[in-house]
Amino acid sequence: MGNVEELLLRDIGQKRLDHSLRVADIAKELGSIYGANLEKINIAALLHDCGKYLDKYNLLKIANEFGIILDEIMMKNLELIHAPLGSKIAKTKYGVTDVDVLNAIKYHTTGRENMSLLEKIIFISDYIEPGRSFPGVEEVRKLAYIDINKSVLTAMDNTLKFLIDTNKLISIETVKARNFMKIQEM
Ligand code: DGI
Ligand code: FE
Ligand code: FE
Ligand code: FE
Repeated sequence: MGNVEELLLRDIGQKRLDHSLRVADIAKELGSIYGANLEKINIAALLHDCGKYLDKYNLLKIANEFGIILDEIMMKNLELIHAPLGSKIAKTKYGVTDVDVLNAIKYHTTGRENMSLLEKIIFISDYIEPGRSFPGVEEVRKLAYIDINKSVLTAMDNTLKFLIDTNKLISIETVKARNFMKIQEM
C-alpha cells in the first residue's frame, strides 16, 4: 500500500478508502479516453473524500480552523463541508500543491461553473463508481465514456431531482454548475 493510502486508511477508514480506490480506477479510465493527466487524476481521486473522516462536532471546529467560510446551506447540510475541507487537508497534510487537483477535490460534491476536465472526471467518477446504485446511474455510466459533458449534466440533473424529492436544500454552486453545463449544451 502506498503512503497516501496508509494515511487515508487512518483518516477515512477502509470503506471510504475502497470507494476512493474505485473512483481512482474509473477516473483513470476516463482520463485515458479524454486525454487528461493520469497522475493528477490518481491523486485527486484518492484524496477527494479525505475531509470525510470527522464527527460532526469536530467537522465544524476544524472547518473553522481552516478558515472555511460556511454559508447557511453548508451549516444545514454538513455533508457539503467535506469537499472544501478536503481540499485544505489535501494541501496541508498530503502536500498537494496543484491547483487543478485541489479544485477537483473542493468542487467534487456540488460542481461549479466552468469546470476543468479533471474536475469533471473526478465529479463523474465519484457518481458512477461500481459501488453506486443511484436511480439513473446506468445511463450516466454509459454516457461518461461517450460524452463527458452530457454525463455530468445528467448526473447533476439527477442529483437536483433527488435533492427536491428528499426535501434538501440546494447549494448555489450546484445550481450554477448545472445551468452552466445546460447552457453549454444548447
Ligand atoms: O462523498 P460521497 O458520498 O462519495 O459523494 P459526494 O461528495 O458527491 O456527496 C454526494 C451527496 O451530496 C449526495 O447525497 C447529494 C449531495 N449533494 C450534492 N449537491 C448538493 C447535495 N446536498 C445538498 N444538500 N445540497 C446540494 O446542493
Ligand atoms: Fe464526497
Ligand atoms: Fe459526487
Ligand atoms: Fe466520494
